[in-house]
Amino acid sequence: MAFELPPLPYSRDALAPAISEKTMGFHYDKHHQAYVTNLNNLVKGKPEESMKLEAIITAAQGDPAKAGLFNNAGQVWNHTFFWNSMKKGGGGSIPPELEKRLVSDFGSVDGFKDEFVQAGTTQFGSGWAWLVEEGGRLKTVKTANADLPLAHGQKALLTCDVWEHAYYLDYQNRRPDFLKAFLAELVNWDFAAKNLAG
Ligand code: MN3
Repeated sequence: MAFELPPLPYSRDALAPAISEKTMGFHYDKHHQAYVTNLNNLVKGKPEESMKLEAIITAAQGDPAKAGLFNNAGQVWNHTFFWNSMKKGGGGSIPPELEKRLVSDFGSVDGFKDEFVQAGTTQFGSGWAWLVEEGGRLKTVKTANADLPLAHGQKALLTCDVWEHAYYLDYQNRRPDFLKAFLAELVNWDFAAKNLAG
């Protein structure tokens, strides 16, 4: 059973102008699809072919011989999680339980936002900014390339892709502006709250 590109939870123009239809077209139809295609080529005829994505990731983690498998499976997972971390008309009010936790662990919602932008901005080269839960506390983390919280025993709540392909057409080198637009106009707090509760 081959892996499939999961449907986008909204249309390609739904996040404009914060993320343009052109960026979504390249990012989802070309980049995300390529990771799915690469993964299917790598697992063909192997035990991984019938494994769940998360199981492939955790089994391949730290094994140099399975770096391609880890990278492509991770990127399939990360992009699906990223699309769900956003919605049309995102931002806005935060579910009370999540807001309470953000205030408790970051001092304020703005404290969280500052740390998240900082994490994404200081990720050197390609990678991801995350809100995660670890040891009962919320924290921001950054990961390089395809790396992800699942590989570090953390529960992912939200992510923003900071590979250049995620923002260069719309923001060029202004990665912090992309991260700020993500938080102000796109972030799907209900998705984060659901992940926290799950
Ligand atoms: Mn990407």
